[in-house]
Amino acid sequence: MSRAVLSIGSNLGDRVAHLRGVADAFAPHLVVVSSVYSTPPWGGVPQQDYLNAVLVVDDPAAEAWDWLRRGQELEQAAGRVREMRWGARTLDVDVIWCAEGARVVRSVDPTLTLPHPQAHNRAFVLVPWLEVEPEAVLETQGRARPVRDWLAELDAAEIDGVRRTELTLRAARS
Ligand code: A4P
Ligand code: MG
Repeated sequence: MSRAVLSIGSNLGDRVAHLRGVADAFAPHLVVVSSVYSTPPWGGVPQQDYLNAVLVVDDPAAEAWDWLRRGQELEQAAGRVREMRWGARTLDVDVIWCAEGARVVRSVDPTLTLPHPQAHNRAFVLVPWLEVEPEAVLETQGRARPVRDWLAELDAAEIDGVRRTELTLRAARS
């Protein structure tokens, strides 16, 4: 039994179609999906703007590793080529946070690090996450803090750059 927060992003090809593909694939497990945001590239590699969103998913049959594996299968299906760290991509699916039952999963394995070690530094993750889970708490760097407090520490210019669009992925499971 696990519940996960996934960050999805695309800045190559039909960006919104790539994100919709993820929402469709996870439809049976979708709890809630954020708006779609237009975001400047984070990480210093010059490239075009991204579309980003956050999904909350749950599946009684899944463990944390299953979300990583399922996300990577979707990246491959979207024709993702791994060229450069933090470089342009058709689709990126990152597991930001996961709980198995009542236990928040913590992992320092480089293949699946949880919570995601960069999440608290990224307005493109925190803004959509807050939209769907305003009371969310993220424990990272040895500190458990509300997501809104992590966000408040980021540059105002970075936060301002994260713009909500009118694009939608799909309605939450009823
Ligand atoms: N990995 C470890 N932990 C995780 C996790 N929690 N979720 C491993 C997903 N993957 C995790 O990732 C490299 C390795 O990280 C994988 O083998 C996986 O097992 P990758 O996707 O192959 O490579 P990457 O994405 O180029 O590197 P990295 O460091 O994962 O980059 P990120 O963190 O995915 O960042 N700017 C904007 N505005 N929006 C974006 O979506 N995305 C990135 C990519 C950079 N800048 C961006 C955006
Ligand atoms: Mg990634």
